[in-house]
Amino acid sequence: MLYPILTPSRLLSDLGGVWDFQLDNGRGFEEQWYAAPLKEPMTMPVPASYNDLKEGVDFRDHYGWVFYQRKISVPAFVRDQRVVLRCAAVTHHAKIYLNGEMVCEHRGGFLPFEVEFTELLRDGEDNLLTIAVDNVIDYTTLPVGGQSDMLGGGRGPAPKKPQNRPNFDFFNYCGITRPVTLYTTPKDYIADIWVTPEVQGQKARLAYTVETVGEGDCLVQVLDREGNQVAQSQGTQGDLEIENVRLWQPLNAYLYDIRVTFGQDVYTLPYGVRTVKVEGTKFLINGRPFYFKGYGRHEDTFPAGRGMNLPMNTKDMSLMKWQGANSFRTSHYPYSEEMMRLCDQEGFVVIDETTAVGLNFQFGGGANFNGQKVETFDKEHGVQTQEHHKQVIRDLIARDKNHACVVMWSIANEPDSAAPGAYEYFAPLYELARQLDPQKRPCTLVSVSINTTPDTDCSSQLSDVICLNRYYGWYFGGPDLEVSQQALREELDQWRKFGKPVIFTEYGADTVMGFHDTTPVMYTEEYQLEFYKMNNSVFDEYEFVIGEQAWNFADFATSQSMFRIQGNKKGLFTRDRKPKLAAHYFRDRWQKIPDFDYKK
Ligand code: GCB
Repeated sequence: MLYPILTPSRLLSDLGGVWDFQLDNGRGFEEQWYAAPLKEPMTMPVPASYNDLKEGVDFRDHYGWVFYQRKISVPAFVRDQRVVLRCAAVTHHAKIYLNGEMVCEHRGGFLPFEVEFTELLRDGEDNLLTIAVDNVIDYTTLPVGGQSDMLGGGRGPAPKKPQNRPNFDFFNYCGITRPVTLYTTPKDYIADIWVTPEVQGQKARLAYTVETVGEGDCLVQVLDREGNQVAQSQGTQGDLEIENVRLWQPLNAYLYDIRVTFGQDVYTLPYGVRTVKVEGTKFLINGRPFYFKGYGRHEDTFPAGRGMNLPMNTKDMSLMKWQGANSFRTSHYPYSEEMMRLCDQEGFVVIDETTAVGLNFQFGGGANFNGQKVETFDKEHGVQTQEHHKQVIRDLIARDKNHACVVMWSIANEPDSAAPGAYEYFAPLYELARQLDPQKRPCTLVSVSINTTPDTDCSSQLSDVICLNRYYGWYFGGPDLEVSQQALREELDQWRKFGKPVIFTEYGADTVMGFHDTTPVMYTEEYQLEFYKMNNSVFDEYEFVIGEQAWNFADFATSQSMFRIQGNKKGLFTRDRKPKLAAHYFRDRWQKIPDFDYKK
């Protein structure tokens, strides 16, 4: 799927702004709120999560549907064009109504979808656009919701009203969180573009396919940054040969423009040429062993929630570079297209994750499913997500396949990967990702250590790279860092035999900014520092550990729990991006660790 842009043939209109908004009271659909102006609207910005924008727990924790509404019209001069409405992310389930008719429905809160409006718009008058949004999560959705709280552990009386019970550790922010746009194309148009690089010495060959609708001649040109043409080809499929190619390198990005002309339609794709390959225990980018330094992150800011926040994306990129980091994982859902484009531009390396988080009935000892002893992948009583999971993988690869920054797909975060049925659940998903990705990037699954061992975890068989979330010195062994260190070594000794690279995709300790002590006790900045020094010293002993991604880049909001102090405090930075002690330690460490050839 193409990112919407303004081109010589395409007009783009951002529908961002303040919309009318109303929480459903249970009768919204029955009373057809989508068919007429909302009766008691409040103001709501788009894009943003709505939760933190008005006061009161009932608002913040609203369960179910909300309605967003505004009027739209398009100028007469585009009425001979295709007009498309595009929503970049609506969390988690959307129904789109135009003039009272439902025109589109979409499940999944973190990937774009489109609906063609050409024939549906009324000329010469305003059209009523309503987007109904549902935030309910359960065992059929991704991310997964439980029946009682994962961190609260199902204690105490049952709630009076239905509530969302995230089976994951981040606040269930929702709403229209990314841009809504209207764009036009000619009637015969470019629907999609696939480009796969191959590099030999100074030469690159880009194999491309252009998906088109209608009639027209297709011309594909590659332009360098100065706008000089360096390659061209005719037809909707072919090869583009670039002499003296400038590669896209981590932290040293170079983007060409691939300009496609099809009949009247023109589209320009920024494109970085680089290769990715796993060889033995090495992860090669452009043929050289790369070392991942960075973080698991969240799209989480105040008060936008998970709403796209361009200034914060830019600030975060600057902070990550200040620290000497080179990569992050889009834990635990695909990030905004704007962030992905920024990573392409800045040379930041990304592990791109689906929305599959919470596929684990063992969290909280199974308490999140009311202590029921149900197997996570039990066909009848377990999660019912596999088909939707496939759709998410299709949509994710459709959206992100051309990004140079994406070097690996993460199929899921911390599923119950040693449970009966886990292999059968995941094997087809890996197969699908491998088949769909034109670049055949490595695939992984981010593994948790509840009831799993290297021998029983299905990721040992399925993943190209072993990704481990481990909390030696926090959930396991904390505060005894000596015992934790030993246990960490023992685990790594077991992974060696698989001969695959290992990345620590999470490790961290909750730390409240400003808590200090001469003895490094848990929650102090000193403890976080000691925790990381211990873990990193072990990583340095193992040549097959090829990356360290701290959990988390910054503090972030979660559901309320006695285990969370106004959110998860494992950030190296606070939520407003002030560095903790450990942030300076990592800066010092990462500036000394080269991006390539760190481990021999
Ligand atoms: C994990 C999860 C992450 C949590 C983190 C924690 O393993 O993947 O979503 O936030 O642990 O802090 O407990």
